[in-house]
Amino acid sequence: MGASSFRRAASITASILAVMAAFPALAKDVNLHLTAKEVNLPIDNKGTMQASWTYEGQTPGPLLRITEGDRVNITLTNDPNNKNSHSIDLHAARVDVVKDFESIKPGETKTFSFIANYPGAFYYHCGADPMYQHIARGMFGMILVDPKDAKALPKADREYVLVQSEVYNNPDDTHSIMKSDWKHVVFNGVAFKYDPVHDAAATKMLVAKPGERVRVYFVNAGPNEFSSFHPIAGIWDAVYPSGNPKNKQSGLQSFVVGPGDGATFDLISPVAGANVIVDHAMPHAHTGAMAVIMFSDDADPAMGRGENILVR
Ligand SMILES: [Cu+2]
Repeated sequence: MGASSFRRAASITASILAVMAAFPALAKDVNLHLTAKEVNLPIDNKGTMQASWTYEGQTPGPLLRITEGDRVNITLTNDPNNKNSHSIDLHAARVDVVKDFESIKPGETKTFSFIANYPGAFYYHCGADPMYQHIARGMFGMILVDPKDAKALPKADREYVLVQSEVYNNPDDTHSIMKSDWKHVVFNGVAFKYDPVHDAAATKMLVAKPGERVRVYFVNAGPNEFSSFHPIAGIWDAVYPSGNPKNKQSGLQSFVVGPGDGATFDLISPVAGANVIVDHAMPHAHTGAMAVIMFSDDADPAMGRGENILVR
């Protein structure tokens, strides 16, 4: 290639790069597929089992993570081995409740689409009748819509997902759910799942290093109880109601998240030691809604990253 044609090619390349830089990244099409599965799952660290209705056999269901502006094509399959109709209602979507959120019978599949215009930590759940029973049985999860501007939030060193819910003595008895006659209030499906201090059977904790910015994405699945979300021995550096960067609040001790709502919380510990993330309503905390976060210089670098954001 001669010098002049090289200069011409370089100039064309520079022009293309300049045009690309003038526009934000193109929104993606994201195809998500969830299967409703009726399975038995543990509700405490001893392994007490309960008949559960789930997405993908897990409570909470898979963390769905997309970026603001993405077009989401979501497909729900109701496993043919199930006995009940199921649906999916995503709080990140603006669609037609009748057409898109309708329930489907075992063996059926349906797809609908939406554009995720608002960033945040959003709830998704089954809305099949009676909805409160499907939620009480464990049929919910989080859809996280990251802001398209990567600088909209300060960079987090670690991220964790906590989904609060109630576990019922007898979820077959719909009246007991309507009376909120629950046995445990839990994070991520299991009482005291990350709290070996209050339950010797617990094997897991959340971890980080002192000084790290830890971002907790939180959704309260309910179906009934409000959460007064508090880090014992810490202060929320920032709270973003619904997880939207425009909603920033600073220096909060507790923040109330109602059933069907979510928020994003940043926590920084200046010292080594433990905080306990709780729902500060005592009957909720002391039946299972406590999670230890241990701050130490030798914190496992794999925790709060990659596959360990929603710690199973
Ligand atoms: Cu359902």
